[in-house]
Amino acid sequence: MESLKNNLLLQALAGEEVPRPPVWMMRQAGRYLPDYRKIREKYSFFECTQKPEIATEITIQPVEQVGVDAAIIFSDILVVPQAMGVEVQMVENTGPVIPSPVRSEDDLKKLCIPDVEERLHYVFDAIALTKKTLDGRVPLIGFAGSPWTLFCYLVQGKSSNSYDKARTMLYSNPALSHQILEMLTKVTILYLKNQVKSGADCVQLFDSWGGLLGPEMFNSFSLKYNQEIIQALKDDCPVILFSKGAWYGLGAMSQSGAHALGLDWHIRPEVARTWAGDKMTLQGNLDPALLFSSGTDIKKEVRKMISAFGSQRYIVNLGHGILPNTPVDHARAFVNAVKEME
Ligand code: 1CP
Repeated sequence: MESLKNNLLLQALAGEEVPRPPVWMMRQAGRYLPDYRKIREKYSFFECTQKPEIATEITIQPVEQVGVDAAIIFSDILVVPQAMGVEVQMVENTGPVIPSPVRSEDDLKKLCIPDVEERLHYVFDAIALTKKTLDGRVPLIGFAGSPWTLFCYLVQGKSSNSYDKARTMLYSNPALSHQILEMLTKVTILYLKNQVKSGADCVQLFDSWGGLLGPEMFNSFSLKYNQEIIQALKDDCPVILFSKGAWYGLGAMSQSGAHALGLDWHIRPEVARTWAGDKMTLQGNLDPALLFSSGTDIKKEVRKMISAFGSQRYIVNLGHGILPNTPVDHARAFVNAVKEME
């Protein structure tokens, strides 16, 4: 394996001793960075993901401008349903829209298991180019949406607070729901394996809407499939599982084979440690809204958070994606507060 100049993230994932915890931010490549917005004036969102040179540039921006300890490849979770034959539009100020959602057996026929290497080659090219351009400065994180989170968009057709249509389908047609989730699982395994082959050092599964399910439904419709993916990737790379809002599932998730569990800000670090067990690396969980506070307050909260989680088997992060209008200086203050520990 090539040597990384900054290997903190992979060490924390392996449970090795670190001089200080690594820090990165979910959605760190994106709208709060003026240089990203400049690129977006020229290219549409999907163009940015499809041009490896552009995706590489955006991926590296937070490494150079904010100083994070890891890069995460610039792409989106919805490239997977796109590759399966579903039209996905990215609507300005609205988010993703799927004009023909999947809600029946007939709709299912629109979904295919694609030749992943061919349909998503642009992601793999972007990963290979990013890896080369990073030249070992920091590790590169690959990612995918969890099958359940992709299901939410596929069935609902757009962003929603409740994903009521998606949740309703789990009860009204569990067989069809499982069929869709199984297809998404199969494609996601191929997708993530290819990301690793192209140079991703570890991967994160974004189960952003896992917490919309109650504990039993979470086990059957979210965790079951995430576990299948994690087991399939066991010999490829470490996996971070982030099931937002699913604090009640931490015990079960700690048995999934994941190397780290992501947390949002609804859980106390001490409780998460107890439920996940002391062998598990935890990641999170600062409220992204706190980055609108002063540098002094950010520093104080970061220190408090690190002393609650402990500096080992811990990855500093936000509890969800960085908010679009966050001042870049404040993102830097967040990262520097961690680096000052060394
Ligand atoms: O430029 C723009 O205005 C488009 C905004 C944007 C960006 C910058 C979207 C649309 N996606 C992205 C990039 C993105 N998406 C990354 C890049 C790497 C990084 O820096 O982290 C990642 C990891 C994602 C993952 C993603 N997309 C998730 C999971 C993480 C999360 O925030 O929960 C989800 C749910 C999506 C769907 C999506 N795509 C875009 C938006 C605005 C959304 C969320 C909409 C919603 O809340 O339902």
